[in-house]
Amino acid sequence: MSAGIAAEADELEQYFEETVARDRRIEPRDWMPDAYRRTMIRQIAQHAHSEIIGMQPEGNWVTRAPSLRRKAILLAKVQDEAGHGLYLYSAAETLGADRADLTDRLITGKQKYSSIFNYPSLTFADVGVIGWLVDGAAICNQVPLCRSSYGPYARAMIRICKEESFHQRQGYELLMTMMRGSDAQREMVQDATNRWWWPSLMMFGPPDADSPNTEQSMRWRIKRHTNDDLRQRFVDMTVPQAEVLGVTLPDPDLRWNEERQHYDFGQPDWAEFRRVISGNGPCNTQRIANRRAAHEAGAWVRDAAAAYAAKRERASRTGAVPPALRGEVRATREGGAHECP
Ligand code: FAQ
Repeated sequence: MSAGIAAEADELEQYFEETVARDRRIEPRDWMPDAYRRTMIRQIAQHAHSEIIGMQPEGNWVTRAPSLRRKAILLAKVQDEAGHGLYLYSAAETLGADRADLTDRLITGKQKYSSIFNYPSLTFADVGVIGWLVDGAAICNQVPLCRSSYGPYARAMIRICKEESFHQRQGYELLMTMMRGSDAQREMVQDATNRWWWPSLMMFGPPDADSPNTEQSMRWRIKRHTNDDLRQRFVDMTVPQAEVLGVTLPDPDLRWNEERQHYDFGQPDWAEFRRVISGNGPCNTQRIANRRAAHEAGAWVRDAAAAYAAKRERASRTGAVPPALRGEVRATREGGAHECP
């Protein structure tokens, strides 16, 4: 490397470091270290995959929701999750990632998604508990990501967090309604809480001492808090909500620590966590098989969209407009609406 090029590289790196240190955003066209780009793609892709796979546990209840109102709410929530996945895949594309490649990595098990979505949703109370605990944990983790150093990710997070907040409230409202119902309904809520509590704590990732990525991601201000800090925040936020709801959190070690001004709590089963993230959780196989089947069943839509785009491109280049595109090309030329007749 010539001295001139080396000096320019140093300058770019220094500018990157200063931008991060000043809490300004790194944008897609800015220079960034390769390792920063790789880390961002890894985190954003895993996050996008989580949103897409995360549609399945609740999607499982759309046809069996107990009323039209609950069905409409659930459909809207699952649809929001698809939208979150799409914003996030777009954010990953701004870093040079290829969308088809990311999907391939998901359906071949090469890239992770959140451990939480590998647990089954056994009753309708699970829908409420997913909203309360899973979206609650997602909010705790994601609100600080609105200040993440990569601009497109941070901006996507702002909108996602607004919607997650609505999701969390709908879950809590559903549980409140069930808790005012019959003994059987109250038991369903308690049972779902027992099953989802520990997996929700695992969403924040391994303990800091076993988290290989946290230190560097904190330095780059991708992550703004460590896994353990966020887990503590979530516990502190959730215990009073459980009390109002009237459910017991399944942790005998859970108690207020006056000195620390935080709740003490037990540790999740980290061996189970490792099993789940390495593909051996209760529903990993089924989740990936469903996603792969949906992807394959959608091949004709992608083919049709690509053929249509190619036809349009040809028409605008050659002026030879096939009958099916005449109205659209005319409207485009005249600056009107892009609608087929
Ligand atoms: N599951 O060194 P760290 C949602 C992996 S919310 C699976 O600590 P990092 C909304 C980690 O990737 C859920 N894998 O890693 C919704 C790494 O593996 P790698 C999604 C996990 O990145 C609600 C290794 O372990 N949210 O979808 C998990 O610094 C309801 C070592 O870990 C996000 O993705 C886990 N729980 O910290 C949708 C938030 N934890 O890549 C539907 C953004 C760790 O080296 C319904 N992501 N791993 O092979 C983050 O904040 C971070 O990436 C963490 C992990 C905190 C998840």
